[in-house]
Amino acid sequence: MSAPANPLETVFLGLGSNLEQPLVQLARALRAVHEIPGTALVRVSSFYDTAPVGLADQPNFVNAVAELQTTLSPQQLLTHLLNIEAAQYRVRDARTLRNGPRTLDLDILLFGDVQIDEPDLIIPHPRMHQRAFVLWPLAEIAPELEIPGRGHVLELLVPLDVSGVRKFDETAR
Ligand code: PH2
Ligand code: MG
Ligand code: MG
Repeated sequence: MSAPANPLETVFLGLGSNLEQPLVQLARALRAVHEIPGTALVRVSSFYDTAPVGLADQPNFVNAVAELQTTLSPQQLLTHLLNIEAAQYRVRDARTLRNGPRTLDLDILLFGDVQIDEPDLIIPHPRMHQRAFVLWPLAEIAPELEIPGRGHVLELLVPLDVSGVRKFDETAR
């Protein structure tokens, strides 16, 4: 008998890139996410041009968020995401700067109302509620969203500086 499937869960994923054609990186990553077994890509936000947070001296990022449905476990999904990052030449080594530039970053933001605190995986993402480059695109696709233990996505945006976050097609105006 096959192992019982996990329940279907709604997942919010954060995508980011600031190296090697970030728009292309995100588009490629979304196609790869679409191919993850047991997983459907339900909705994708606009792409946003965002000022770097945490380490100022690096190129702007392109950020987006996506809503998925999956029967994978959080750890199974994480493994697929790390493989996609690696396939797009994400480097993780001793010289890699925390908050530094990367070809692709795929972060599980929320996984249903699951809360996990493991060395390699913390859900909800521990900094998402402080980051306009996450919350602004999230509010676009899920304005009713409640972040467990943190609050409503729109209320969390109120104290944040959103001046560095621009929807991509607006940057030329
Ligand atoms: N990711 C980081 C650090 N800083 N800044 C922006 N604008 N966008 C990101 O995705 C980002 C960041 C670490 O994951
Ligand atoms: Mg990450
Ligand atoms: Mg990240």
